[in-house]
Amino acid sequence: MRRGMRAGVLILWTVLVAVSVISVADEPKELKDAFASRFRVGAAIGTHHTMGQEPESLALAASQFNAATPENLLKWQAVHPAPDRYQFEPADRFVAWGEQHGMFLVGHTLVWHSQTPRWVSQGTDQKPLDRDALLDRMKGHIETVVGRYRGRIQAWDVVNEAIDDQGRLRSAVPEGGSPRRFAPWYSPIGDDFIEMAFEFAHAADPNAELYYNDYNEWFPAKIEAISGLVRRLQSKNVRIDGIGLQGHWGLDYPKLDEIDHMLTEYGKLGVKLMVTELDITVLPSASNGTSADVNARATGGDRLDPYRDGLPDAVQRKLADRYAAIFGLFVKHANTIDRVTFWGVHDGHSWRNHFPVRGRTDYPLLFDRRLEPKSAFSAVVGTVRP
Ligand code: 9MR
Repeated sequence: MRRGMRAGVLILWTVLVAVSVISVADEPKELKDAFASRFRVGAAIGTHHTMGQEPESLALAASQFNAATPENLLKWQAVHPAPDRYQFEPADRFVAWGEQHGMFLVGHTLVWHSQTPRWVSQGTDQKPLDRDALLDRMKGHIETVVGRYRGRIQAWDVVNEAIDDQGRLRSAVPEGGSPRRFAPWYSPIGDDFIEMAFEFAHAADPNAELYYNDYNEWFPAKIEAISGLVRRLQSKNVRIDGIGLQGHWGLDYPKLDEIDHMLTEYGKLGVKLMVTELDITVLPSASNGTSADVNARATGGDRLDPYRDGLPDAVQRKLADRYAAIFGLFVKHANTIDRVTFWGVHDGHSWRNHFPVRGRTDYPLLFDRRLEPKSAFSAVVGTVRP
């Protein structure tokens, strides 16, 4: 009897150990594996990483992610700084690294009102160029950049942030309105600048996937305008494969039902959805708090930078819960979501530390400054644990 009991206890103990070993072994340690049957998981790679600084960040990216976007090095200003000068070395390195690790590579970005040198919209006499000259410039740039990586960069954010928060195309010339809407090289081309960019990109690499990328895409006016844009391109048989939804979000915006609604609405268009620039700030808002508009400015102060010495557990928990809730929605919409890309690899490497207030300490990603997974990492992985 006693011996039987002992044997029973031993069996129970063995089963418990086996179950715990299996469940630890089952818990994915890599984001790309955790979501393999749902969507790709990517990260933005900094130019300094690509050029060899902090090799451990690149190693972490290679182990965790199966998609990569260069954070800055393919922007016009970086890759094509002067009319007859291209600077391809960083991009060449990025592409070679991505290929070495079997990454799905996304080129970011071909046409944007920001980070585009002034010369693009001017002739040698500094006078504004007309439509034909600007289209020539756009075509030459896209042919050269997309053509160089044909078959190697699988997808492009062709046009970035071309619609403002009111749903207006940035090519519209302001009439006493905000000059921020005015992009000097879109207006002379006219409202078909988006369509033309997609046509040029398609001609340069007929197999590349082509996306429209923007922020604040849950705003009702933007849902309407971007859906209209996609339908317009589709009706003209202009290739568009997907919409990139930048996820520069906060602990309490956008609301979960706004994200859910946005994913449902864009999901009706028959194109792929990508969450392209995910990061969640834990810092107090400096201005209106919801904008990723790179033109905003604010000044700092302690109230705006409360976690310089570390993130309190309660806020860490809040971030993890927020990430879990958001990924719960991504999993729900996995049939239309093709990729979720974080805008950076770890907290120390995030534009959020410098915008809209410079030199703050933010904690927006899943890996901390020592490259260790945060509780938000487990929370995210937990959304697909069986
Ligand atoms: O993260 C990028 C930062 O390093 C650059 O200084 C900035 C300006 O080029 O762009 C940041 O990335 C932006 C992205 O390209 C487009 N959406 C908004 C992102 C954050 O500003």
